[in-house]
Amino acid sequence: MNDQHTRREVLRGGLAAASLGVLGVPDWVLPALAQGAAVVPFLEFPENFNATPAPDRRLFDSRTLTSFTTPRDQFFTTQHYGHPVLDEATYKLQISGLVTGPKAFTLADLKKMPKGDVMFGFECSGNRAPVQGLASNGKWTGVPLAALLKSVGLKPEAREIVFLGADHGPEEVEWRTQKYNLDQQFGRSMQRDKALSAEPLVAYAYNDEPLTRHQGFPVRLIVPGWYGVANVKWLSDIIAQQDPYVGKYQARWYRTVKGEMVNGEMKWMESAVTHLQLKSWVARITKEGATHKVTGIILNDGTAIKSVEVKVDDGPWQPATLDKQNSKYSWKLFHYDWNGATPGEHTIVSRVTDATGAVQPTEKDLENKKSFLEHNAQHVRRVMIS
Ligand SMILES: Nc1nc2c(c(=O)[nH]1)N[C@H]1C(S)=C(S)[C@@H](COP(=O)(O)O)O[C@H]1N2
Ligand SMILES: [Mo]
Repeated sequence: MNDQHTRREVLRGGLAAASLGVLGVPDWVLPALAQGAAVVPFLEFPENFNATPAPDRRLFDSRTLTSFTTPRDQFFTTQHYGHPVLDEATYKLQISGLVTGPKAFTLADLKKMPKGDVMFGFECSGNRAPVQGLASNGKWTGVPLAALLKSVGLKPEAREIVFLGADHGPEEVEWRTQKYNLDQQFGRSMQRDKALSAEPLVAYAYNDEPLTRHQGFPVRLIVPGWYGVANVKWLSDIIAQQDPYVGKYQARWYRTVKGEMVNGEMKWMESAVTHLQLKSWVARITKEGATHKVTGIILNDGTAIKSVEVKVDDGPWQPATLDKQNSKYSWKLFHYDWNGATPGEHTIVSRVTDATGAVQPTEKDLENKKSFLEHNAQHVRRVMIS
């Protein structure tokens, strides 16, 4: 690993972001790198993590974090069938199934309806140490899903709402001893109550600009408080049905396999990936004079945060400060001034506690979680102080 190289890359990233600020990003909160300041290298961070960036996959390098909302061209991106290109002129969102009046909405139709917005930070459920690059935050604008569903008249027996993206691919679908090769669209679902709740949006704008192709242009579902996978991009169909939807990306890929104590007995349970688990990590450290400024990211499902703490080496947990711009469904930033850091290698870790008393688990606490999704363990960073 080459620290010099790392540092230059990080500096360049920081400066690029800084110039965006000058161009008028209004929510500039964190100072760009001051003269003489330096970004502290994370020793466990693989330097080649972005060496061969795929055109349809982008990680957000949190060491360059300098703004509360992620600029649209830095928002992380990932998906299963690549990025389809949709034409705004012919785009339609079709709503059908158990509704009294099935309808197709153009983008112009959607933009004419009353709109809502939400500051929402989310991560892919596969986001984890050491890079933690599958997370971003920003403002989403669109039509409340509940209003859209009401406008087509959901029938009382419609208990499950299915969302399909325009992206599709060949899937080998197994049923008992049979295998079928079928072309399927990306599909997810939600229960009626969740779909009719106040928060979900059928979004057409990010940070007051149209969605990028990566983000699901022209329209995506936004489900504040839930993992990335719920936020169906290139949204083309909404289907109301009676029974649970068990498509590949709903029932098979996005599930967590873990041992849980039930009535005093360990049982191996499998559950769907839905709301964000309580999580935090140290995202960026800069040396400014004698102080090391630590900035971290918290993600959760919108439950109020009680506290976040930072621990250096084997020292005591120290309280960190929550950023003033944090809101219910945004990512929450925190700040900690590390004074008296001595040259050499150290560890630094953060831990968040919410208002219900839930504490971010340690790696040890998660030892009965077999699959790697929803990995919200405390992340011990190794840093080099010069
Ligand atoms: N249509 C469609 N929507 C999708 C996906 C997909 O493969 N197809 N992937 C999901 C997953 S797993 C994640 S983490 C988020 C990523 O959203 P982003 O690329 O805007 O960051 O999109 C979700 N929405
Ligand atoms: Mo994801």
